[in-house]
Amino acid sequence: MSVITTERQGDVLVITSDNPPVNALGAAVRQGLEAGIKEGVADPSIKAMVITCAGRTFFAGADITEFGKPMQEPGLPTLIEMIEAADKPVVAAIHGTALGGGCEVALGCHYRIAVPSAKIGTPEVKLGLLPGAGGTQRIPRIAGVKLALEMTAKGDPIPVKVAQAAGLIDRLAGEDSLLADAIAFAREVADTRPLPIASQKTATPDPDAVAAFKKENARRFRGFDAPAANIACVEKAADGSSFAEGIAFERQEFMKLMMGVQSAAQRHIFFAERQAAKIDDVPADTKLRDIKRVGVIGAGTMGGGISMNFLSAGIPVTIVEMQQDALDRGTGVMRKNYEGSAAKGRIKPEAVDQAMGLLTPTLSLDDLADCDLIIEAVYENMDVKKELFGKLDAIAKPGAILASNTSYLNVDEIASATKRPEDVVGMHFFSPANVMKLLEVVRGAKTAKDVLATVMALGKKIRKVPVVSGVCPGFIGNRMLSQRQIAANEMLMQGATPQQIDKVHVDFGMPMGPFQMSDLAGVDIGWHRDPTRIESIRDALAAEGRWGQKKNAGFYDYDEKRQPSPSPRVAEIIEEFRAKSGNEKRDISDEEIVERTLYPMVNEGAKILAEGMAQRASDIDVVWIYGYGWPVYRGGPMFWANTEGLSKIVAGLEKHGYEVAPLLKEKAEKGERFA
Ligand code: 3H9
Repeated sequence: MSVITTERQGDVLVITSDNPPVNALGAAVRQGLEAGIKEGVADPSIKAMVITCAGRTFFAGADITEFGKPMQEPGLPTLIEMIEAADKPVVAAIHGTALGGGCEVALGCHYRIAVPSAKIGTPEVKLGLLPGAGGTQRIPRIAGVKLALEMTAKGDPIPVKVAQAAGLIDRLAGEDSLLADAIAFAREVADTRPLPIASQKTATPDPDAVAAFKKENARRFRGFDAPAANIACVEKAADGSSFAEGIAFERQEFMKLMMGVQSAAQRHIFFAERQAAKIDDVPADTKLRDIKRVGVIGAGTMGGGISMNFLSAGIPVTIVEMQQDALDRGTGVMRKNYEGSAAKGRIKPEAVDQAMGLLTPTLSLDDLADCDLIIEAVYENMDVKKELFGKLDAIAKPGAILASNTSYLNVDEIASATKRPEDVVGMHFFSPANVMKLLEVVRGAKTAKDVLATVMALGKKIRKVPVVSGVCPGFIGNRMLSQRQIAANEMLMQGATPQQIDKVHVDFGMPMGPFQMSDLAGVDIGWHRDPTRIESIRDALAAEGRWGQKKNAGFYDYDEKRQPSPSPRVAEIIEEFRAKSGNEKRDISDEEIVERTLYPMVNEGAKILAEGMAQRASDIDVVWIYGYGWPVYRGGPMFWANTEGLSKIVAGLEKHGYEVAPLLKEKAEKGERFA
């Protein structure tokens, strides 16, 4: 059956797309739409047409899987011009999300009707692109420059109400009567002439809005090519150029982005993120365990943040602490965080009480007996964790999932403290746990498949990006991070400064460098706590109370506003260590910093892959993008290694005396890439 069908409803031709899962505008859809419009135009008994979609959504955009392949006719811009040029009104009937090319199809239609729950937007910028089928030219002509900038350069979809106020939607349909309402609307406008045509409107220039928008978003756009291209196209739509000139400019900018490495990287991550949700040997239809209540042990920063994820998703949480004051402090911080979000308008004011109302604080582990999932977030010590899991084994109901938030301990050993290792799994959240998107799901040797499937699905429900890791020290993320840390410390002892190393990472696109990260996380994290035992620069800092931002001193000095400056004391400490180590002080180039911090991460990634600790190279990329802020326009460490060239990475590693992972070496020799 064709993905596009047409049906006459009296004098209205209904053109329906049925291309699951998201009605992407692939070649067959475009060809079918072209034929449908031709049919409607040619038939004298037809007075108007409706374009609608079956399934969960209106067109969610161009078919991204077709990008980079030869384009089959008609291209989307041609199709949309054809719709716009029809001499009978065409009505777009929108539900779900009209995104990208889908939004552009709708804007090519003469009228748009939508259900109240629909959203419309042009998220191409998140794929390193711009709306390349007239979106950058039609949106400002209908909705003005300001909203067009928001929609194209930021890419977040807007609710129908906002779209309606801006003229992008003409009418609201009943939530359950879209098609009937669209047909009635089409009849109503059947004889209206001239037809409203977006490309014939003019947009008013708004240089103040452009300047303000650029300023407001400078940080967010740092390093990305696509936002500036989106902005330039929107400006072009309003600078007095003809529509044809605007479209030519849009096309040229679109093609530049499409050929570039940033868009390739961002498209890679789009699919990588979705792929990561799949576990090779766990069938997609595995029956999930029902998670109605979650228990969290520990009300510190981590436990509190973890709990918030579930509360925000409407899942009740029982949170356990050992002392009343710690429990009160922890729940107080959670409430304050929610109130902060409400004050910033990120959540509705009533959502604070809604979320906190789902929380049951307690001092007794026994209260976890009715939880379907229990996550432990106590401090990192194997004996403590084993004792706790032993207790949980006695308390938790049969079938409950027992999870550890450990960031590097052996989950199998933790599981061995219970009589039900098949119910034990790692759920490694990243700090701050209510914000960071990554969830490393650590699969123990005995973890049951339905436990994994349940935790992956739950991860998505709480809006995390879950990635499976095998059991190894530090799992995927921290195992690679430690390679970077070792190299960064070595370079301090050879003449590099923390600020130089950090700057290289920030220039690369990371949110911060290794030493800024230490200061933020706490220099004392994992410290042995003996101020007389000074074996490393870190020990020396920790012994002097330079624990990072929280003490206004770490690898940097901080002023009252937490602005960092280079620390003379740290320079002294580094110098002492360097002198003791016998290293010559030398100039270390930025290039060497890249080669010695980032290449070893790729090397470790290759080992992780070869050992089967990650299912696929793209999973490693997802870990680094969502857990550590690796710049998405570089596609994650493994994708980036491909773009650098694996032979170059191997040569760099060898130059600096690293033992190259066999898998990396083999791939480089064969001229292969990480898939
Ligand atoms: C564009 O339009 C360019 C034009 O301006 C110019 C052209 C000249 N293509 O996300 P989900 C797959 S660029 C192909 O899990 P949800 C996805 O991979 C496009 N495939 O569902 C997944 O496959 P699988 C602009 C696509 O309900 C499955 O569909 N549009 C596409 O959580 C389900 O996806 C966008 O950027 C696509 N366009 O979310 C919108 N979209 O099952 C991208 C999805 O094998 N899409 N797939 O893993 C989305 O944001 C979300 O998919 C959506 C649904 C919100 C629609």
